[in-house]
Amino acid sequence: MTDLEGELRSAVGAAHVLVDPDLRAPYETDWTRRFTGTARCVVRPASTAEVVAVVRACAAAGAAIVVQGGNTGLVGAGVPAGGEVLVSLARLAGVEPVDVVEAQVTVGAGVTLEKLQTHARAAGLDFGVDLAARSSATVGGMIATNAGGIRVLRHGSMRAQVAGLEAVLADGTVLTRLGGLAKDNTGYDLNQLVAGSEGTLAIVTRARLRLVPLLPARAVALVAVAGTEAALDLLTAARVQLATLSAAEIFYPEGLDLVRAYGRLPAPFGEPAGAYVVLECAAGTDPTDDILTMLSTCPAVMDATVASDRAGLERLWSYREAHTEAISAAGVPTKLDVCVPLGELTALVAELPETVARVAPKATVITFGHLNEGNLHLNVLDAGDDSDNRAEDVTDAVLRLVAAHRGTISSEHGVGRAKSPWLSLSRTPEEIAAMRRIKAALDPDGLLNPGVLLPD
Ligand code: 2HG
Ligand code: ZN
Repeated sequence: MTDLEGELRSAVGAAHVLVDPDLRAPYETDWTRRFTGTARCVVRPASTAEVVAVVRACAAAGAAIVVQGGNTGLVGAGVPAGGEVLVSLARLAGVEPVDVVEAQVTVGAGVTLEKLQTHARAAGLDFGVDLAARSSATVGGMIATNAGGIRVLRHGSMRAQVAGLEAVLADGTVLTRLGGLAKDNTGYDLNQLVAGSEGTLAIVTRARLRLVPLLPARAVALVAVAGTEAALDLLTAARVQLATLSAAEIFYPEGLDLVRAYGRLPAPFGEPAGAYVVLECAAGTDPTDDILTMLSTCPAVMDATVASDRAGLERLWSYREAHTEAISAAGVPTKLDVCVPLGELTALVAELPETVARVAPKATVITFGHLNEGNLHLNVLDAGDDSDNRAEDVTDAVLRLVAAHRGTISSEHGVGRAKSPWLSLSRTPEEIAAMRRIKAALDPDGLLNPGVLLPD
């Protein structure tokens, strides 16, 4: 019997192996409070070499590992199912100087998105992915989940920002490809395989990230429209007329009510509307006139308010960005993060209430998300009102509805533990079998994030 805890202590220092339940607790429950489990211990390595030592010790002891970044994940992939060694990468927080010629930077997996943004902006550049959890979400977790966010429309998801990676395999092998060459056709792209693999193939320790121009002038419009169909008409006009469009988001009256009550925000318009769209343009010079011209010629617009000063931008964005926190303050939601072709979006939104009511009559659904990608976040509150199985029934009913509309069961949050039983709604048996073969080749003993992504 090996003394695993002793080996972990000599790998990272005794202060960074947490066995006391009070010290472990913040790592053991996810942000939504929906997923929780007991870790054997929490280990906090501070370098790639320490990660390697931790992984080797776990591999020798046959101990499973769960990997955690900022613990902002929403599908239960970063908290233990029970008994794993939880490896927190928060201390891998180093940033190298920005390479302004390549427009790239190399950072540690534990660097928060906000720190990365500040670092890039100080060098006159910016990072292409942005999301509301920016102060806690870390680069490693964002790569592992291929995070999306509010600027996918302009710059793509996290995978598109990855120019290089350093990652540790389940046996302690380090894969290093941080060169960041713009063009490199030398075989399998292992970096892109690891990105989006939800910690099941390797532990990301460092990343070489692409940066984008820092656009100093922004304008945001909050637009009232009749409903989903009108929101799509507005999106179509915005895409055609606004070359500087950088975000197009949607929410509905139920979400607005919650957000207003939570943040004590005033009603944005005199009259209520069927749906609300946030459009943002980012450019070198103030894009307000372009937005105003587009809004004045688009018949879908019922009312609109536009801002380009810092306080105004924050105020208008808060109606959209406060959704997650406002929902969390109201209860523990069942979160479903789906994506359908835009042509199916109206029908999906229309069919949702009845689909949920059939299995959970007392539940409410708060719907919001990234309009441009057809990516809706469906947050179901009180789904488990009088039966523990209701949340599962709701998940099953909604994900089947989404699949029937040619959509995916996870758009940007990942599959995690939350949706692995439904993976076959989005991937063919052949694809799942190929994924299992890759997993078996890189992690034959199934030590990395067991139970995540691939159903048991
Ligand atoms: C967002 O777009 C995040 O704000 C969180 O992806 C979504 O809370 C959610 O369901
Ligand atoms: Zn989102």
